[in-house]
Amino acid sequence: MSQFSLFDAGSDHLDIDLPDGSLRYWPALIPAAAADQLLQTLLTQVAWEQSEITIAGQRRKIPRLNAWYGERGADYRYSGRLFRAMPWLPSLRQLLQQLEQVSGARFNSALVNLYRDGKDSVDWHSDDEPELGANPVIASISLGAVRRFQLKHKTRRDLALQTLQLEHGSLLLMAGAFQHHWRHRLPKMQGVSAPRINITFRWVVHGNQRAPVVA
Ligand SMILES: O=C(O)CCC(=O)C(=O)O
Ligand SMILES: [Mn+2]
Repeated sequence: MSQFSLFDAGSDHLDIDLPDGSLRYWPALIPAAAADQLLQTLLTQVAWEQSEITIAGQRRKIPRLNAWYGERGADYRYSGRLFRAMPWLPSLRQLLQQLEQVSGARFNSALVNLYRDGKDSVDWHSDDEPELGANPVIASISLGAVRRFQLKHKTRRDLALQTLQLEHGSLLLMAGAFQHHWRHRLPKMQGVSAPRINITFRWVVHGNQRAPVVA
């Protein structure tokens, strides 16, 4: 893959002002043509599978396809299932290197989700598995169909449900205590027939590693 920058160096970001965590959003980090190409590359190259998870003792297929990539040993466990990291695809490695520069954070793995159309979704959850450590920095790249990403505070009923539209080529950086205090979801959306890919870059603590200290 070529080494030129995927990102628009002058791309604007905005800080989303919410209590109990930090959220920063770049609506157009990856210019449209590069984002189109990355979407096509990932649609064809990712080893997509429809995982089964166990909820309340029942096996269920999740309503999306996914795959887990990362450095060797950066494995991830959720809902009773172990995801072993597959070696980085060149396109994901390039994205990783450039994201580390933009965000000032480090990542060793990524969950890649494919929402085939508006019937696919992810339900309310926080990315708070123990292997992500305390206060994880999570970099979320969106490609394809624009979908609603919703946020709900875990305890403060006075805070309204928040809805962001995650654009093609956007980056949402979630950090600080965000995963402790907020849940997020991607609801089903009628009338959406195009696919969307979301990639969340994460740092999984494994072996003797510690979570990186971010200034
Ligand atoms: O698709 C998204 O924007 C969010 C995905 C997500 O929250 C997750 O995979 O943990
Ligand atoms: Mn999540």
